Amino acid sequence: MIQLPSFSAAVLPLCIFSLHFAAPSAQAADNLLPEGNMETVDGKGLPEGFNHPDPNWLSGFKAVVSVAGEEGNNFLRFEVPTTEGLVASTADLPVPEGAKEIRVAWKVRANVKEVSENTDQSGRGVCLIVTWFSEPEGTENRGYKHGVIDQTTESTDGWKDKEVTLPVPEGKKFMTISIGTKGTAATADFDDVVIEALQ
Ligand SMILES: [Ca+2]
Repeated sequence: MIQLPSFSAAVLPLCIFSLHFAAPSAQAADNLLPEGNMETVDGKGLPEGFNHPDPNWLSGFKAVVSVAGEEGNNFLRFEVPTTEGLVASTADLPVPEGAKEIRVAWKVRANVKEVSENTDQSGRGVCLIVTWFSEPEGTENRGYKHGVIDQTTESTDGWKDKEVTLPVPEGKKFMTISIGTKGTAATADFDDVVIEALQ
């Protein structure tokens, strides 16, 4: 048997040191979506900071978007029984002047029941979609990286931390972040969405 060096003795103090000094800087950075913790709700009882799907439109899919809570913590929940279409809440954000990259971090918990077998439907899953725009009302986004950035196609074992860093395409001043399900029947929970500009 090979005797491994003691993890706790050698590494743990280092971890504590790193966490101690990493946490304050992470909190100090500006979250472009301060409501991303899903704790503040609008007049419809859904998290502020997002555009949520119209309930009448959702009813066609028998889908429900709501705020759910556990142990004093709220999160955004998608209950989608069909593999057709995209059910997502979106946040429209200006890209800060001079930002080279955008970092997006979030928590997701997925109970995936079925993923569409339609191969024409790219980027299926419980997903994050990012679309870049030059103008706030613009629809021009061709030729630039956009679409499904992250997808979860299998159930997760509890909450999972996710993080991506995206280069800002030249000339793009606005972005839309979409979270939800695409071509996937699932219960999908999202929380702690943090969006930061990196200079
Ligand atoms: Ca929360």
